[in-house]
Amino acid sequence: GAAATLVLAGCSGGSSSGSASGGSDGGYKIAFVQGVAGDEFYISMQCGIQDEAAKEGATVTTQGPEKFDPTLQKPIVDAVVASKPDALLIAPTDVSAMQAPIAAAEAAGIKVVLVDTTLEDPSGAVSQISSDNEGGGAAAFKAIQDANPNGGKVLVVSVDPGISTTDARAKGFEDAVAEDSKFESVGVQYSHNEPSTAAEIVTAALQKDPDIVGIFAANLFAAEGSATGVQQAGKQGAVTIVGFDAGPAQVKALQAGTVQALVAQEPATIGSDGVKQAIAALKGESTEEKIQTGFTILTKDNINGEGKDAVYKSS
Ligand code: T6T
Repeated sequence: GAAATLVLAGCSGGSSSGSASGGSDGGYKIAFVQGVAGDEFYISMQCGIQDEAAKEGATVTTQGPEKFDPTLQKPIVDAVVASKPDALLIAPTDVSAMQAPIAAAEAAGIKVVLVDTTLEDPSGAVSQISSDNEGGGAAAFKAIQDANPNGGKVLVVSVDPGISTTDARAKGFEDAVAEDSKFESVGVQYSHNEPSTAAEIVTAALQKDPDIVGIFAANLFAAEGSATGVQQAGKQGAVTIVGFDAGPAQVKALQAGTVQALVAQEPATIGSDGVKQAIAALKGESTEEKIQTGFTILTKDNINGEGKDAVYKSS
């Protein structure tokens, strides 16, 4: 059926509902296509988008595929293009597979803003907005380094090759590992965004290399599964887990001590910046080709204080 714009309890302002009909009030129609539905990172981004759109009198429709998978995301984009919005904010699920469907949107005159992830060739888009993913990966290694001054083996649990964000995080992490001779990477493995697969990867890796001291989990679902895997292996406390993202479950894991640090992105800012860039383009104003948003390292020490605001919304 038609994508309804949800009113999210977690969004500020309360006036962010918009109307799914759009257009009739003269406001711009914005479509948001998430990397995957139900992911707290994209839910928080949706809040940022809706809040900013409400300020501009624009309406937002949000949709996401059931899995982080270009074969599921493409038909959503095709349907969005057919519905003729003024702008499309999208997190492409693959740097190459999503190139053609997004080019079709651009060819149809829709202003495209790439939020979070990007494409191999982003030149048709108005703007690309994302975290410093490589820097975040390097920061994740630093957290493992601090907790393990004697060094040791480390593992990366990523999502799938071809995702710009998680690939950059893994690269930033691996490059930093290569600069410290006390550490050795046992490599990057791919969980396909399934926590159960991430857990299996971790239990198998710990069986093969029982001396692994640190695991970098490159997104929410990798972190969820990695924590489970370490617990199943009975290695809790012996292995440092650093996860990207800060959903409510990850924060609980941090507080419980099953995860040692989180790299919290700023999804709502990515979303609001995305709306600003789209509207600037629609008004014929100047736009920024690339915007990098910040991140915060959350630990047990700051999560109840300054780090509290960095936690993602779940609805
Ligand atoms: O880490 C985020 C996002 O930045 C990445 O592109 C995909 O995974 C998340 O949505 C978290 O699950």
